[in-house]
Amino acid sequence: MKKGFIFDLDGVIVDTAKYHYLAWKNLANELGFEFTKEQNELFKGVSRKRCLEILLEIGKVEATQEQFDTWMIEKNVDYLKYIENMDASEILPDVPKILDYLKERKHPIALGSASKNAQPILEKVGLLSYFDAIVDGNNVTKAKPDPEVFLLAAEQLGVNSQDCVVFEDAVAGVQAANSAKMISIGIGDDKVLSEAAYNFNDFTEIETSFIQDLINK
Ligand code: B16
Ligand code: MG
Repeated sequence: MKKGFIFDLDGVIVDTAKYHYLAWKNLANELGFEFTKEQNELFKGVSRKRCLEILLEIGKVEATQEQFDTWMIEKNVDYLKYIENMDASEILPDVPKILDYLKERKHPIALGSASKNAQPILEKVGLLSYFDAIVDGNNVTKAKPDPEVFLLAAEQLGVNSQDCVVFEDAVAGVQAANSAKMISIGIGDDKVLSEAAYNFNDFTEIETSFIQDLINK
C-alpha cells in the first residue's frame, strides 16, 4: 500500500517560530507587557486567533472585537516583514534529504500546517514543487489537535489516513496525527512530544532506512 507523508511547516521544515515570537513580543510590548520565549512554546501549532487570545490572557488585557481584529492584522503584517527575505538557507537541516528520498520513490507528499502563510513560505525557500497537496490555516475550520488538517491532506493525496506518516513539532499536532490514526513522528524534545509513535530531535537523526521501514510496514 502506498504511504503518504505529511509535513507540518513551522518547526519541522523551517524555524519560523523565532519570527512568530518576535512579532508577538512586539505586540505584547506595545500593549505594555513582556512575552517570553518560554511562553512562546504555548503558541506552537496553535492558530493565529488562539495565539492572540492566549497573549491577551498573559497580559491580562481586555479587548473589544475591533481591537482584537486590528491586533491580529498588526501581528501578521509585522511577521510578514520578518519572513520577507527568507530563502533556502532557512530550511532545517536534512529536510531536503527526506523530501528527495520520498519524491524519487513517488510517495505523495502534503503540507499540514496551521499557518495561513504556508504557501508563500514554501515558495520563498524553494520547496513548493515537492508538495502534491497543501492544507493549511486557509483550508481548515478546526485547529490542531483536531485531526481535520491531516485528514484533509490524506484525502487530497488519495491515501488512506492509516497509511499516512506525519512529521510534527507541536504537542497539538502529534495529538491531531494520533486521532487521525496516522503514524506520528515527533520532531523535537521527546519529553514534550512523548505521545508521538517515534521521536527525533531533527531530520539529521532520521536515516533513509527508517523511512524505508515505514514504507514497507
Ligand atoms: P500564521 P505550523 C503554526 O504553524 C505555528 O506553529 C503557530 O505558531 C502559528 O500561530 C500558526 O501556524 C498560524 O500561523 O499566523 O502564519 O497563520 O506549526 O502548524 O506549521
Ligand atoms: Mg509546527
